[in-house]
Amino acid sequence: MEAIARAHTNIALIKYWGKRDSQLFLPMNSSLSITLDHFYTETKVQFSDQFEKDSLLLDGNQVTDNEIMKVTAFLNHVRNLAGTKTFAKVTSVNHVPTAAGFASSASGYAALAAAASKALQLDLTGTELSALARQGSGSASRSIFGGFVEWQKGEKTDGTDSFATQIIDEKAWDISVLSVVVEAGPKSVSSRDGMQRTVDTSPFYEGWLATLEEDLKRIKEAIKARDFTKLGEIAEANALKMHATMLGAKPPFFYWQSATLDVMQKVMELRQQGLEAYFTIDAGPNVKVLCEPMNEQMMKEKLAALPSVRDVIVCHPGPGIQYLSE
Ligand code: 2P0
Repeated sequence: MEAIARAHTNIALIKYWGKRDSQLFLPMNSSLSITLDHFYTETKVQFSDQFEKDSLLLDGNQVTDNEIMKVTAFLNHVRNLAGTKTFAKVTSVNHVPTAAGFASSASGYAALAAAASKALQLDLTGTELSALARQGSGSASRSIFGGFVEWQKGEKTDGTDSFATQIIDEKAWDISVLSVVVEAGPKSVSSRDGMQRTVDTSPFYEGWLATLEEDLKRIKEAIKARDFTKLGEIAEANALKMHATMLGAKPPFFYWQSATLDVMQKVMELRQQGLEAYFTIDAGPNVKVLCEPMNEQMMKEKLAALPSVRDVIVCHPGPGIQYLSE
């Protein structure tokens, strides 16, 4: 009745930004990401008839009632699958450098889905596990697999065909992903609220959706051909389009700080000088920079030299779900 799992974070190159069904976590569009080797969550789940409610210890701390409610709602999905009502004790540790700005919800819910389903001996396939993790946090569906991963939006209303699949594994193509941490305060709009507001109010949202299938098709061609330039150009443009949709929302919002622009401009400037790199940005001020491994050291030095950059952490494609024993 207990299990431990490790899941890594992922960075989307084709972004997920908006739900068509917020109960089932069904996205408006398919998305594509790289699972990263450096940042991960380890989660232990114990089910016992002795427990009177679910509990969660995150990095050694008790969490808010709101967090517990989310975890309980998620565990209810797992309990339903297993036909049990037993409560669980969840102990989770994030191995993400402080303030690295990686949403821990992707690795967090992927690890929780894996550990909870294993503890209840559900024996799910990878795609079933991905569809389960999706119901904790959309991006978690992609962290089930290593390497380059696509989350297919699916067509069905019950969500059974909305899950991730692996395109190529983490050993098939090495790319450097530099996580550039900038000076920033806490963010004022969560990604969950931000994407909903964008879907509901931004006139640019239709334009975003209209270009996604083409972006996805072309980036998959780039991955197949190991064409870094094509991959980087599509990823950078896709990220900028996603951020543009928020500027049209009511009320408008954005996640960039001046330091975010410093990094974006530096990457463009270095590219013009012949040092090839591209950036992507999630719902926060930090920037992830893609380059080829032969340029990673030089890139790291150039970015770390910017006054507004606090840290640069180098990542590479990483593995999917791993089960651990104590
Ligand atoms: C992504 N993001 O594709 C996009 C790009 C942020 C920007 O997935 O509401 O934490 O839990 O499904 O997965 C962040 O949103 O949102 C995210 P929920 P999630 O990685």
